[in-house]
Amino acid sequence: MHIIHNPLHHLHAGRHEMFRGRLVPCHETPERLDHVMAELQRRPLGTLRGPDEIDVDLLARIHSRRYLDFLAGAWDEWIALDPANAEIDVLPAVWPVRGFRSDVLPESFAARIGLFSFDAGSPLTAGTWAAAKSGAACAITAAREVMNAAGANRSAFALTRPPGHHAGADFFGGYCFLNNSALAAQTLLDSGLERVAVLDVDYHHGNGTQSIFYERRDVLTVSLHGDPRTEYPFFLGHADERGAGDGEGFNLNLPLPYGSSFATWRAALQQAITAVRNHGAQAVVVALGVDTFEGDPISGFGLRTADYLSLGQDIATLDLPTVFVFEGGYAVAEVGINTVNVLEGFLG
Ligand code: OKP
Ligand code: ZN
Repeated sequence: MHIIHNPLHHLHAGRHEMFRGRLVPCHETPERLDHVMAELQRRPLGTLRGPDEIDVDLLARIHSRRYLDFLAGAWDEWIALDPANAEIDVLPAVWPVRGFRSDVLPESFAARIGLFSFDAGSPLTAGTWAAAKSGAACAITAAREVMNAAGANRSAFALTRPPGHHAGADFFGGYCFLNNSALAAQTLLDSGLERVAVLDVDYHHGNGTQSIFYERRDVLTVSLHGDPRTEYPFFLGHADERGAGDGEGFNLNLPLPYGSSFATWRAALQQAITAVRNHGAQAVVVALGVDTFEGDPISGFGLRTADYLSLGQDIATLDLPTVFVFEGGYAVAEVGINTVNVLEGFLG
């Protein structure tokens, strides 16, 4: 397996996220990825390297130009407002909800960061753009590696943070800024495939990925997640969202109740795998969050460490070129072992 890690991920280290009226320490920390790296040193599964240089034009295959321009310049704008801001993470506090306009780009920085986001839980810092761009390059590089490889090497792991699956074409949120899994899927298509699938096994619904591909039939999006009636991101991820227009029938949501066990979860995974097969996918991108773990501090499923081996084995039954993209997982001490278990189970 090719493992592409993000050497710049430490540059994104948010201090605080808004939670119940207070700023609390971020769950999405650099240590998460360090633990996966350490576990890969204990159990090597393949060659490790950094990403290729990529052009911003590739990001524009998925994200809008005005969003990319905003992200690239956001920190400088923030500092320009007041040099003392260098010590403070940026969080939005005003959003254009129903009835407001999003076609007119406001001049105000506070307004623009609201236009391009959906929560106050995703701090933007001095290094966010550099880290996210390098992370996107990991996903694109991983997809290219899979296309160039043969046999057992037809799999890759983009080991990167910040995560990506909540980020839409023109918004950030849920700790995500650039949609790494969507960029990987687009790269597979741009390299010559006609049909691919994104299989999102993170605890949270992949709302960004769903919305990016919602009206397209070349990318089947499938997500298993905590029921949005009670779980983040709340406003998308219901079972009746099946795609629209050309994409009708090409989105599958499998919401599961808070507290679901691995047996319940695994039955849903079988449904997801059948859907990927029926789509005739020529490759699959797995949005690999391990916040389904029983010990995860912000999630509510009951998967145990050994279950992640089975999860990887189940995905291997697809027998497809596979790009794993690292997403959530906040039980820091176990995130490495659980993630590498998936990859080990997959490799068999
Ligand atoms: C990102 B990924 C917890 C509030 C929830 C957002 C969760 C984002 C999860 N205090 N904050 O899907 O793992
Ligand atoms: Zn998650």
